[in-house]
Amino acid sequence: MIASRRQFLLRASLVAGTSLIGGCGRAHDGIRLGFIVKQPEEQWFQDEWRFAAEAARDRNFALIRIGAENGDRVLSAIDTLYARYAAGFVICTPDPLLGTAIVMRAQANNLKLMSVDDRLIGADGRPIASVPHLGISATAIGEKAGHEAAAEARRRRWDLGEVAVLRIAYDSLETARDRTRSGVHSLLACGISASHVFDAPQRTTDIEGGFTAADPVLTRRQGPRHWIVLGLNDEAVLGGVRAAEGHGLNADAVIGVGIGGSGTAAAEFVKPQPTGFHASVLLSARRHGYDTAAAVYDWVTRGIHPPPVTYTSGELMTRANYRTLLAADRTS
Ligand code: FCA
Repeated sequence: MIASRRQFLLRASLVAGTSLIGGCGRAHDGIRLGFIVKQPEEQWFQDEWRFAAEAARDRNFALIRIGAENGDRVLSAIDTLYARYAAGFVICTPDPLLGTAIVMRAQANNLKLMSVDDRLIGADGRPIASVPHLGISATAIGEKAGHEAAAEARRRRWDLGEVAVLRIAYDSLETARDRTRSGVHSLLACGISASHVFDAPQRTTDIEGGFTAADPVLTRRQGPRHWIVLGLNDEAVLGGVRAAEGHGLNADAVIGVGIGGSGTAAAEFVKPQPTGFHASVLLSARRHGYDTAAAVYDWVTRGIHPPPVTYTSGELMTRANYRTLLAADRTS
């Protein structure tokens, strides 16, 4: 690709002073694609990057991984991609309401764009239909988490009428809202009382955010002896489980069911003694990382437009089956 001197200088100046984390380490003369994620330290996003790098190896393109935790960083990340001659990118935005700004910046830089996990929202408050999206079937997966929590409560012979539910909530994000609300719905359908459901709004979607949200709610509600903890991801639920431990509520008193299933959940299951983190719903980081990166590559090189919307499913993962499931997930 030949750029004018002006373009070259502009691109060079954009590369300096941005939040570039790294490419895949191989020299490529051909196609370059970006993969921007909102929380690069989270295991899920590390896994997405790992699988996107696999797609880059298979299809022989260069992958530029960028972590962008806020709106400024997202916009400068898109400029960085332009400066590095990228042809397109996949993004999990830190805020879906940046949708219009992201689309405009991508268009201005002539970059093809696909969203993953969290869907971009337009000025009218609705998803931006022109941006292809791959996300999880949030309602079905949330129901699966709720259903397993109720089933485990029954196995433990808890009195469902007495069980309390901690919903670690991140309701500004549609997929998070759908996951946790559907989880609660399936608990109610199993006989848990709506008056025993307590919301714990979190400010960040990591373990600390879950802990800080759960702790004051547990302090206020000293009565219940049995708790179910639900949240949008494993980190939120684990934060809730750790907060419960701080209140003397241990593995026999808590059933936490997360969503994600990779490193965070596995690190809990590998412990010799069970904790309150009972299960997770395993998502396919391979499909989210590999398939999206490959789809943008095919779009750029062969004009194949990715499907407008794709939703992936999840599988229940417990201490009993996590090794088998994770081994299959790595290779499939
Ligand atoms: C959202 C969550 C992540 C992960 C992903 C599939 O982006 O914040 O933790 O669950 O959806």
